[in-house]
Amino acid sequence: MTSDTGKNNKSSTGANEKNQAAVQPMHSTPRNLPRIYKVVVLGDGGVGKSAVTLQFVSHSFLDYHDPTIEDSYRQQAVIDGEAALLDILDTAGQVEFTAMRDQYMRCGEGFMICYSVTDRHSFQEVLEYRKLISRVRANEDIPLVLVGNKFDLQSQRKVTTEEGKALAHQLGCPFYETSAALRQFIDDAFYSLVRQIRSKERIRDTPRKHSRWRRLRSIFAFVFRRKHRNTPSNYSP
Ligand SMILES: Nc1nc2c(ncn2[C@@H]2O[C@H](COP(=O)(O)OP(=O)(O)OP(=O)(O)O)[C@@H](O)[C@H]2O)c(=O)[nH]1
Ligand SMILES: [Mg+2]
Repeated sequence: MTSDTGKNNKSSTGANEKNQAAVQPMHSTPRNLPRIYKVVVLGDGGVGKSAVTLQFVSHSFLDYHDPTIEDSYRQQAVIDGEAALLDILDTAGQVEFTAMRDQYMRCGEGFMICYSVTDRHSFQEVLEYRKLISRVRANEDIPLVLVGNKFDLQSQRKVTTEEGKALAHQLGCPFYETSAALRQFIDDAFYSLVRQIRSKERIRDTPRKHSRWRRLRSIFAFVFRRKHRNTPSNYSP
C-alpha cells in the first residue's frame, strides 16, 4: 500500500472534483493514474465505520466516538498486482445525519455494510441497509461486503461468527470479522470490494468482446462469399 492518503472535506474539494469530472469520463483517470473505485461504508451508529476506514487509510485507531456527518478519503493500494485508488465515503450511522443517503447510494460502486459483533441491533439493521441499496439501485448486481467489526471485544460479543456467515450467505457476499482496534482483516474487506468491482467489469466486457469478434467474423465471411461468387471459376460456362 502506498502513502497517497487524504481526507477530503466535501465542501472544500467539491469544485476540484467537478473540474476533474468535466474532463474525464466516469471512473476513468488520466493514463498514468490508477482507476478510481468508489466505495461507500454503511452501518448503524457507533459500529466502527470511521475507525475501520481510518485504519485502512492511515493505520491509526480512532479510540473515541465522534458521530460522522459524512467524510471522504482517498487511498492508493496495489491489489493483485494492479494499482487502485479507493475513494471511500464514510457515512453517518446516526439517523439525524442521513439526508444524503440516496445520493451516495446512486454513485457508489461497492458497498461495505458494517455491524458490531457486540451490538445485535446493528446486526439486524444490515438487511435494512441492503434494502436501501436495492431501492436506489434496483436490478443491479452490486459489489457488497459484510463486516462484523469489534471482534477483539470477545467478552461483549452478542452476534456469533456463524450468524455473520449465514447472513453473508443470504446476501451473497464475502464476510469478514474485523477489528479496527487491532487492524485485523481491514485491508481484506476493502480489497474484496475492489476485486468484486473488477470481476463485474470483466464479466460485463467479455460478451462485448465476443460479439465484436462475431461481427468481424460475419463481415469477413460476407466479403469472402461475394469475392468467391465473382471469381471467373465460379461462372458457369
Ligand atoms: N474495541 C474496539 N472498539 C472499536 C472498534 N472499532 C471502533 N471502536 C470504537 O467504537 C466507537 C465508535 O466508533 P466509530 O468509528 O466512531 O463508529 P461509527 O460507526 O463511525 O459511528 P457514526 O459515525 O456515529 O455512525 C469508538 O469509540 C471506537 O473507538 C474495534 O474494532 N474495537
Ligand atoms: Mg463515523
